[in-house]
Amino acid sequence: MFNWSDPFLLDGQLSDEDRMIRDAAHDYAQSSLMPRVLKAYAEEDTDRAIFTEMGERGLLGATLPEEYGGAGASYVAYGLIAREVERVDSGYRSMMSVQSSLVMYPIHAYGSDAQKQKYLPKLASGEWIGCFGLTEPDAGSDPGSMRTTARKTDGGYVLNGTKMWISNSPIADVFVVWAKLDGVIRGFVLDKGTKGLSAPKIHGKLSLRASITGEIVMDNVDVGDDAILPNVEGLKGPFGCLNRARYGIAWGVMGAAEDCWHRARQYGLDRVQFGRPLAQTQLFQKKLADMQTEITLGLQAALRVGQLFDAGQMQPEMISLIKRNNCGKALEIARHARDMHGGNGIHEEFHVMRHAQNLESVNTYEGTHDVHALILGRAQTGLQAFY
Ligand code: TGC
Ligand code: FAD
Repeated sequence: MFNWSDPFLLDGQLSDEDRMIRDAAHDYAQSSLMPRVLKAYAEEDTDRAIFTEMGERGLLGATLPEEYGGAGASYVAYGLIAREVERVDSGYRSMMSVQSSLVMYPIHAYGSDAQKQKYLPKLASGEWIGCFGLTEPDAGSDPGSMRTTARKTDGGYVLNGTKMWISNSPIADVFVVWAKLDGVIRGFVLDKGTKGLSAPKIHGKLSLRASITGEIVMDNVDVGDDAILPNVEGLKGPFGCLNRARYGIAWGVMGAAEDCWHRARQYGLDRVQFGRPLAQTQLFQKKLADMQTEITLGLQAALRVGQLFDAGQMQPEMISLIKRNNCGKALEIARHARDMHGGNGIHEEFHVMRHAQNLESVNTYEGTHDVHALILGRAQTGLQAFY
């Protein structure tokens, strides 16, 4: 029998372990995140406890080895976690994916043994919250033009600069920041409370309101030699992290899109106008068919890239393709779902407008829709069109 909600039987393509992790993430997201999301979004309130709850369930740094508090899970499983968390809210997925891919991953991949031992277990448990500072007020799509500097001193470094639009920063304990040392981009791990380091909150966001965002201000931040990530230099450092986070986003946005699709379908079945359910009109069914098609293709593509990731065959352009496609499609689906709910669509209780607002950010961060087009354009023409 045709399964309308899983047309290509994605579920059957997963391993037992991946399915188990997916189910645990689903149960947590629906039982603990869903009941608090409306208040969190309305009041722009990020609950710190979410990190420890996720940590207890093995959802932070899931792909890292158990030795450092990870779950040794596959990249497919990591994607499935993102999908379940973002089915509730993109902001909650943001909190999880920054911690996992942008903070724990670089410490594990580029850090010293001492850094791994100091930071990873507490980040995996959620006791410590991390953030990732790459973007600056004048360096967004073009992070290579960053102005933040690190200067070598006797026994350490002094950092100066400002990072902008940083997820988790106002509540972070651990700051992974990227700065130019003698013109070369290097990563540093800074601790909350270090003199000269502050992280003011950005107020007035109309998107991702359940996830706190701030700046990172470094005013002569004096750190020891042990603060530098010793095993990477150049832009490939932050991009190595972004590959993982962008991959998770490609799965995550499909979760948000599925929530919009299922809600629009149910609304169309329940709502009667002109003597019949809205779902019995041709236009409504066409929109549902478009949603089903894009989500089915997007999930299948994400699964394929996850399998290639797990097989050691991932190439960054594959991730640009699915990040760009799935974000763009999810945003379009959320906007249609909002429209299909009529006036009710603007109310928080129907959830679709919150998803649409969130997806505006997700389509922009971690490389905008157009920047990923330029990455793919360069890969197929060999011509650089950024500048
Ligand atoms: P380009 O010349 O292309 O590359 C410079 C060096 O980096 C290497 N590289 C990569 N390495 C690994 N993975 C990738 N995906 C890589 N892309 C590039 C490259 O091989 C080279 O290495 P080397 O050794 O030869 O030096 O650099 P470019 O300056 O021309 O870059 C252009 C562009 C557009 C591709 C890039 O800058 C870009 O992707 N811009 C988008 C910026 C971005 O994604 N920012 C994200 C900030 S973090 C964030 O948004 C978190 S939100 C999280 C949340 O809340 O969920
Ligand atoms: P710009 O780069 O100024 O781009 C503006 C527009 O110009 C876009 O449409 C873009 O596609 C287009 N454009 C840019 N260059 C070109 C070109 N060469 N050709 C054609 N068009 C172009 N960053 C972090 O480091 N850490 C975080 O945790 C983080 N979290 C974020 C959370 C939120 C809620 C948001 C909104 C952003 C976050 N970011 C974070 C920053 C995010 O990565 C940047 O906003 C994003 O990379 C785009 O940079 P920008 O905002 O400076 O836009």
